[in-house]
Amino acid sequence: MRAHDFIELEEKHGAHNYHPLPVVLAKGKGVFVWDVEGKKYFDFLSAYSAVNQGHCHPKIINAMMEQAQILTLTSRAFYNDKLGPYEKYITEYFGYDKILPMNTGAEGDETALKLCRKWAYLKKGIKENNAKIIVCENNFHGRTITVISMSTDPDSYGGFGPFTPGFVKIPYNDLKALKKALEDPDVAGFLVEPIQGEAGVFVPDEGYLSKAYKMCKDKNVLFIADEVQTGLARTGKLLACDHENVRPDILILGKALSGGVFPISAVLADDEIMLCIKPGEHGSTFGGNPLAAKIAVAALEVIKEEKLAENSAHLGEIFRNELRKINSPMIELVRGKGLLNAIVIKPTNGKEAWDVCLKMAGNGLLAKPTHGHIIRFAPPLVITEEQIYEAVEIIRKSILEFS
Ligand code: IF1
Repeated sequence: MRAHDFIELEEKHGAHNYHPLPVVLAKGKGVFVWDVEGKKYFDFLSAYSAVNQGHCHPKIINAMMEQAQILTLTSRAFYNDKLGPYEKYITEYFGYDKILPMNTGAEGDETALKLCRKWAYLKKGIKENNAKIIVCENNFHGRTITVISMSTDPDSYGGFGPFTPGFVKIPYNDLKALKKALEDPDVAGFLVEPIQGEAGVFVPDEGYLSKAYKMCKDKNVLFIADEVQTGLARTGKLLACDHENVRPDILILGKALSGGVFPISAVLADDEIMLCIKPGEHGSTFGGNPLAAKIAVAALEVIKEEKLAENSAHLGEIFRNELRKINSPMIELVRGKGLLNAIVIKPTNGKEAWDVCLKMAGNGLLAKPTHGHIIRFAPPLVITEEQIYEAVEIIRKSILEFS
């Protein structure tokens, strides 16, 4: 079968909830993927930062294959011999009392919202059903009904109402707006992405996170960081919050927590918050399964052993500097942190971000536009300096072919 055969199958038998680039992938290894015709590409999307450790990392795959032949799923009706050791490892890794293991990022956000509300009623003394949570405009936290109830993007929430109440939307990177919103005594939490990925890699002003955190503490409001995309070394530190030494009250992880093998997410918090949820009040069939536990430990070990945060910081600088040297009217600006970067494309001669992505694919590099005119670049963090230069060459060549 050729690429178009696979595309036709998805067109005919699959929901049309995506508009993929016309590339049919069949193999992945490290920073590279291959399509069904054997063409090799740099993967500069990394499945939206879920493959930070590189495609099919041997240590993670071996951990999965070993455990998959022993015990994969018990449900939480019973204990298993992999969950406790994983919980000990990850809570010490990030410095929290406890973890609540889930599967997808959206489930992680939903879990964090439930923890925040429970804490509001049991510990802060907010009247039941009155808790409010502050969120930022242009956020992205997932696709469930409550999560899109926080969204300001019509593509995310349009036609899916009615929505979950209890959210206060303020502009991102705006401390004045946060200060005002925090005046409401019914506010229980502030949920924020340390860098807004989907919005187009919006990096807030230096000090935004630390000042926001302090303002929340002054009002006894939980600072909840959604690090599903920015966490796990993506932005040049283990967590994006680490750039400002902010320790979130609730930390949400996902995506690369499994190295891209299958959905694994986690919510971390201290006992005062985590123990507000009692047995039977929250859970999931697959949350904390022994296979995920084994894989997540391997995925976290790789991040430390291969110094992915340091690599991300070092190569991110080079990547942005090199992109900024490209002399083209199509590049409005380059922004990002670590290896989470984006270029804002100015449509030129009728060509826009999508066309640039098609051209880069033809030249051997995969990336995808977000919000029409922004191209996000997020390679696996195992990429080498030499490969960064090679990738920049492909990006430069592709863009200059339009100018
Ligand atoms: C899609 C976006 C990225 C996330 C943050 C939670 C979640 C995500 C900060 C939910 C997921 C994914 C979802 C995927 C595309 C991708 C995405 F463009 F949608 F927004 F990365 F920027 N918090 N982001 O980025 O995690 O439930 O998906 O495991 O929905 O198209 P999930």
